Amino acid sequence: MAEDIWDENLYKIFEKGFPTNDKTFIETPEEKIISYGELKKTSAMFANALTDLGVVQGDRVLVQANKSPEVVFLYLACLRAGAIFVPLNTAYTKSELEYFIKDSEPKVVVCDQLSPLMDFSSEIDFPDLKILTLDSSGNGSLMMLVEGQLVTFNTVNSGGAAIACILYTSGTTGRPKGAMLSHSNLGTNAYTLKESWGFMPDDVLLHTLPVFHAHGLFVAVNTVLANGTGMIFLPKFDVKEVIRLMPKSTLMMGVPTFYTRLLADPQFTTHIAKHMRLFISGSAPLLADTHAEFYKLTGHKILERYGMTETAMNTSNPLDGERVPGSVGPALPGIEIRVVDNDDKLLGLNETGDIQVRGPNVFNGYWKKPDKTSEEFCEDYFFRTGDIGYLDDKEYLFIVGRAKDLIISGGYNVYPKEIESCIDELEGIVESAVIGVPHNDFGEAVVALITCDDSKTKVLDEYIIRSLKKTLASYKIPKAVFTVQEIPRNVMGKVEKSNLRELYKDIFKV
Ligand code: MCA
Ligand code: AMP
Repeated sequence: MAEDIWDENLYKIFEKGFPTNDKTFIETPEEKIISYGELKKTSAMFANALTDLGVVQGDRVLVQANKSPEVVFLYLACLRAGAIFVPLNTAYTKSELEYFIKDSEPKVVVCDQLSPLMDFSSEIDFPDLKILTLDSSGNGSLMMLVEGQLVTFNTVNSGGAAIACILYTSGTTGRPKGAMLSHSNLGTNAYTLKESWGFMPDDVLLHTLPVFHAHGLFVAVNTVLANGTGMIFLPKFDVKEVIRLMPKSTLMMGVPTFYTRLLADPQFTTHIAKHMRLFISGSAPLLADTHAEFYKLTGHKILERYGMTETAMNTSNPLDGERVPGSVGPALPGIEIRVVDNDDKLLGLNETGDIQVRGPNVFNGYWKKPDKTSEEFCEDYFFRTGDIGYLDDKEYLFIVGRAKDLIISGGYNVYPKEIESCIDELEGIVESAVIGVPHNDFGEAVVALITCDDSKTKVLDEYIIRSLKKTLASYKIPKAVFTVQEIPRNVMGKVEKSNLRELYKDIFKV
């Protein structure tokens, strides 16, 4: 396809490939069907509502809402109106949210009635800010505004370079950064995945991921839209519901935890997966054992792929061809992967170093952070992923570690520095070190080691957990806290995290 076909509003590109109006876009677990015809009308109504709220091209719409079809319509409405969709994890607490609202300076905030974002209406000094509600059953003040709107909307000619979404991603240092993804970043990636994964006209995706991350929104929803096909849309991953609805589906995308939970359930049998065409995994490493066990039970080799918020998907094991357990596959078409040393010097095959990526999928930089952006890009526009790995003889990528101090728990990223800073502020704590250790369910679990003021007083784990819960999203809370005499450091004064990981690696073994 010619390059400039991406220089268009993403909704318009999707719309060209939509099937007939009667075809299913979303089926809910209660068997409510939302057709492509309704998608067009409802997204127009949402876009008209945004316009009524004064939203114009480039305005940010900040959304912290429980998963529902209405959130997808809001996303599509943002695309159509040229607004920037800024989704946030529903687990974020008030203190985490304050930063996001101040940094993104939204025109509109959409959240659940119970969201701490509601409190900001009186606290934040943006004269034009409007806060509307949307709950998981699709009700709220936003919906009152949507009802009665026209069912047509002239999708704006934003061009492919316009920013479609800002997704916040944390880092080893500093506050979270808003990765700006353009219409064309998302478009090229969705159509590449549709081709690479051989999407069929009658495919049905079992959608169980959250829609506030790249995985659930870009990899799953955008690829479905690019294919003009349907999805069974569950509010969350619930193993019993997944088993109930899998026989009606052909595809599933998930983090490794989804697959280990399925394997652990005796009701998940060969028969349940019989109708499935493809299982895809990503966001965190899939253990070779899980891959093998899944194959033994279902006859399916889970297809593992690799991506990032900043880049959407970079590599994928092939649909037809060898799917290698432990590898994330070769670069996707049109995307370049290279492995370099500390001086950005290219390394050869099978040599381990920093993974860098370049391609039309790679984001446009961090919102309001030009310095951070230039730090992360090489002069020739390769992006530094912060992941460590090598390309083998067949140019399959193997990720062997991370240069960034990052824990991935059940597919969610947790940066130890953020947890350590919160623990260190607590009374009675001298210092802390947070590590990730192997965990059967979450892949990695967050564990904190602490030293206390007075070695005779043991600071209670419950006190730490309770205090952290006030400020941090629940998935970041340590699953175990250990009081130690001393946090080991090397001669440079750096905490020896790899030794600690080794020391505590069996604590969750059953
Ligand atoms: C929930 N809990 C967790 C996690 N999720 N703890 C650690 N890690 C987690 N991931 C905790 C809650 O805080 C709570 O603790 C308890 O578990 C039960 O919460 P609940 O919500 O019921 O949990 P769940 O429904 O069982 O959720 C587990 C999950 C979920 C289904 C694995 O975390 C999930 O959907 N993960 C997918 C994340 C994802 O989409 N990542 C993509 C990022 P307490 O009881 O103490 O309060 S995008 C990305 O990474 C890139 C682009 C890529 O490559 O895809
Ligand atoms: P995020 O910042 O949430 O987008 O997370 C991106 C990070 O998740 C990557 O930089 C990798 O460290 C990790 N990741 C994503 N997919 C995989 C995978 N298949 N295997 C190993 N790590 C992965």
